[in-house]
Amino acid sequence: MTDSIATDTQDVLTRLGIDRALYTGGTLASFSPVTGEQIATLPEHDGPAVTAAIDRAAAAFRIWRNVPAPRRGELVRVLGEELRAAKDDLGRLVSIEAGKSPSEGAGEVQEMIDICDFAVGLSRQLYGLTIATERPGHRMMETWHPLGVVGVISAFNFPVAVWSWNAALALVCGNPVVWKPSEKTPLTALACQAILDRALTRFGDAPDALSQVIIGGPGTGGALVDDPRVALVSATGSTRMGRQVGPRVAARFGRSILELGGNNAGIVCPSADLDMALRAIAFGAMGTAGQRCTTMRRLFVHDSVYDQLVPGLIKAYGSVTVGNPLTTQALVGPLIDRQAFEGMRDALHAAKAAGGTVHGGSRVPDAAPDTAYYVQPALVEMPCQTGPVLTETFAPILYVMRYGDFDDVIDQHNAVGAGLSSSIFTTDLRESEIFLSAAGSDCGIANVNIGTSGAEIGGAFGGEKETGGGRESGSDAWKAYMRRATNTINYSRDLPLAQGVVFDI
Ligand code: UN1
Repeated sequence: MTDSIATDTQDVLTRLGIDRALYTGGTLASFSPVTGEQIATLPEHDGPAVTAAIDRAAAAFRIWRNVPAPRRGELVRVLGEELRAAKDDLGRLVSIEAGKSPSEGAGEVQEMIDICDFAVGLSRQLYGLTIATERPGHRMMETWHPLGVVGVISAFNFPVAVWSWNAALALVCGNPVVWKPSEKTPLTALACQAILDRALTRFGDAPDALSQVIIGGPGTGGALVDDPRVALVSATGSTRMGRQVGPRVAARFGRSILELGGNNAGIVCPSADLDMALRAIAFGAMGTAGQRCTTMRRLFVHDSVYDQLVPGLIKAYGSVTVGNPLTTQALVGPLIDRQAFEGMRDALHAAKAAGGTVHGGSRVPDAAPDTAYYVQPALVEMPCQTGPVLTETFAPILYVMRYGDFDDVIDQHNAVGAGLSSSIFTTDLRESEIFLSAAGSDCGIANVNIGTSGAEIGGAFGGEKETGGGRESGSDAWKAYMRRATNTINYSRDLPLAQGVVFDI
């Protein structure tokens, strides 16, 4: 077993074309959560190395910003082709390093391909407005310009897709990218860089250092966060991390996109299609071993359908397959590490102490050696929304609560710190529309009759309150990667002043 993962990793890294010097003989150890074994040791970037990377990125910016946007889109088009060619290997590496099932590993790479397609189209659509001016013989318009160096800080759970949302948009918008991946998943970052390097070679005349990876822990990330030449910091991770990054970037008047914790809920109403709800909840709450920021963590079920839905859900929790994502077809893979396991265990203790009834949640001992952490997902019936229900635990725990009154459940739904994703299961038009209205869900994502996770790239992705307020990926999220200039042009022979001001000299 031990040999096979190390060998498998080595084979995949070689096929992906990654220089061995980047993952051997360094100080950052990388582990596979599949068995817990060490699979690489990477050289790290200290503060001066980060500064040097930003120097190079700043130089690249001066060239790339002048390349026409559709030509920049051509680079991202080629990147999409290279990702298609590398899909199996990169998906496998995601499974090795993040523990995802093969289908979810491949799905993550598909998400990268999708955002590349989106960004290619976008490269011809970076539109500004023409605005009516109050002055005769004048024209007013807005122009979108490249912003500058974009710093990306990403988390272990979507080790490649989140980078691609940022990189694909940043590149077509005219910006170089410096990426600090999670120290738990550095190999997938090296793989993305190698794939992008191939695209850059095919593209031909891009400046050096358009995209760079910096490896390391909080010190490495901090050097990126504090450098005033990094115009935008896009950071994905815990709310705790965001509380550090946000104010530091703001203190130097930098821009940030924060995509932080979620405590996402579903509401099952009396008219819901319960079969569909059960399947959606199962994927939303147990998929990716509960390690998506969009994972469903709370469920409110109406009294009238509770006894029809919840026993079936408990059964699904008991029968879901948990196991090695590389050698089995299990739907649920490992937790990322021991700390995640301990977090889950502590939350379940706290839930019990608060009157919860726990179904599942124990370690699956046969799945792997002691150094890996596989757990049966936990469904916890709670008497009310209290204790650990109010915060995000990054593990497969679903807290289930009864409700009777619709207005009250909306209030409860919104009564947590995070505001990322949400869903309602109903066939009642009024309930559905209220949930989506100003008086409904307060989240950045609100769904009807689908789960909270698995968003497509076409929409803007992100959430409110402690989720940080940032938006990435589709819709007009690109605007955060550009600066807007308002231009007023006088083509008359007079100089009328706005607001009728007179200043004759
Ligand atoms: C994340 O967990 O940080 O909507 C991103 C989803 C995925 C992205 C999740 N498309 O679940």
